[in-house]
Amino acid sequence: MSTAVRTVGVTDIELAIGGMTCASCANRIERRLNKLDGVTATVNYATEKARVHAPAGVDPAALVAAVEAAGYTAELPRRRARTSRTTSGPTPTGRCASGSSRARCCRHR
Ligand code: 9UX
Repeated sequence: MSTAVRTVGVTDIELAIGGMTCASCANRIERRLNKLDGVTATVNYATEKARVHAPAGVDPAALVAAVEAAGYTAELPRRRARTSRTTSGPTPTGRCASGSSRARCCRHR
């Protein structure tokens, strides 16, 4: 518990992301999170996790809200040690969070 030497006042938050169906989704979420003040985010599509570095004043709920605004789901795994969502989830077959087709959800520009 003595790692707060370099960056004081910055929190490390890990979010469990849901609803990503292609690697570009991760990029979209990153962009969305990075728009927030002082926030630096890295989204890992493979692990469905987002690593967020945020100023201490940032409410984690705001991060979750930002991800949800982008059309995905987000949870704070630290608080809820386990959410029983191990039901065989929908296989990513080109459908996005909202159930729309890839062509529709992907707005890579
Ligand atoms: Mo996402 Mo993609 O919202 O082919 S499914 S970017």
